[in-house]
Amino acid sequence: MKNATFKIGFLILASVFIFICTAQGQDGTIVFKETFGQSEVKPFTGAETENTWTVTGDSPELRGQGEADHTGDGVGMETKSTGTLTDTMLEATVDAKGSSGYIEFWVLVMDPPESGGWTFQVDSGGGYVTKLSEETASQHEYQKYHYDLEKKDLISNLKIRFQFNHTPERMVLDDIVVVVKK
Ligand SMILES: [Ca+2]
Repeated sequence: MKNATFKIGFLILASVFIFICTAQGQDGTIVFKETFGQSEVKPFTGAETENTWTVTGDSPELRGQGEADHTGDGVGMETKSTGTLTDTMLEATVDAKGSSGYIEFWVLVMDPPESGGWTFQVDSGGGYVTKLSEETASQHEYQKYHYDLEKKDLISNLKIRFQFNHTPERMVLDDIVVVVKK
């Protein structure tokens, strides 16, 4: 009986812990969400998605195939690249005004690139600064990347940018969210 009581107590504590962790993870409002759609668009020009993107280069392609986001090997924005970061870029503007917030996105690297990778940058008014990157990428399944917005990033016209310079193999960006606590 004691053992059963202990087990029930443990389960309740574990549930409370999981609930608190989940609540903290979702703290705020989703102010920007990009799943890169459900269809194939080659090349991606920036207008076929939930948000408007400024696209540099003609290699970004949409590979939404009706599968769940960040699964499989081609359900997001797929790109080859040239080896030069400024040749292949995606930019968008986010209303990130609030007291705190974060951005998360998923990246898959299909095959070992000979060189290069990607960067994630933000511009809160003083020019783009790299916040996350995998500049010498290795092959990997979808991985989630997380950046906590700094105080100066919490503005109504925060610019975000992804750059790609992996070559010659492909990588995929998918499921971007920006969550802000107002
Ligand atoms: Ca997707």
